[in-house]
Amino acid sequence: MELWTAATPNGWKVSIMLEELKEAGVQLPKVQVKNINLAKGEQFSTEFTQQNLNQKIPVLIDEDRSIMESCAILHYLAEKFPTSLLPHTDERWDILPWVYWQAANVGPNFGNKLSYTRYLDAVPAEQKQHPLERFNKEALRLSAVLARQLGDNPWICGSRFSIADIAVYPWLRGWKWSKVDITEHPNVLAWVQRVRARPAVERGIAYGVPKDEIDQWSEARKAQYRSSGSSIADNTALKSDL
Ligand SMILES: N[C@@H](CCC(=O)N[C@@H](CS)C(=O)NCC(=O)O)C(=O)O
Repeated sequence: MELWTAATPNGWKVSIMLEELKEAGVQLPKVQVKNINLAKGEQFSTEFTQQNLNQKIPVLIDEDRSIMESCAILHYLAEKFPTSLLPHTDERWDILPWVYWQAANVGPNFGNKLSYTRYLDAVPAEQKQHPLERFNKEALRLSAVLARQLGDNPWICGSRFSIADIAVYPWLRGWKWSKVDITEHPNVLAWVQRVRARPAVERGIAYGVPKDEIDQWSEARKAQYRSSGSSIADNTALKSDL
């Protein structure tokens, strides 16, 4: 298998999944990880577009099949390598809606809030005010939904750590960077810590990030993320014909 990815929340979902599968005792085939330089626009290359017409990481290539969309990849890997991360019984219907919820809500809103907070310096402040308020409000609402779903449970779907936790965690862990204040939900903060404490999560986040910078980024790394995020957000290549 090949994983075409980058050190971003959507990329980390898949690297965490691979490490959680290994932790669960799955003998994975060799996975070749190819780092895609998003700031340089490698996602727009012909080679990349042949694997994913949507021109975004992550992509999983398994023999002659290319799979786009991080949550579809989680689902694919969970079905191909059965573990408790996604039961094969009807119980999976407690989990899959939260995976879809992440893809349709958490990723887009936290992602847009992050872009307007950190990466769109070229946009005048008065033009950023409305989207910042809108995406922040929705990210806060989603955090409240998550808090309610978690309740006193350790994981999003009760007592079982699942692909729902893997899908949601990479966006929530960056709440300080995206300036979405989740501090009024102590159970969400505790869940972030709980997920982070898993050895496989530590290994999964370390794809593309030095171990000592997983949680505390150096000023150089923040500058690198800002400049790479700005190039992606600016994204003139998006205007090109496919
Ligand atoms: N819904 C997609 C989103 C993928 C996505 O937005 N990936 C970002 C990195 S986190 C990307 O490739 N950005 C490059 C670009 O927009 O040009 C998924 O979950 O896979």
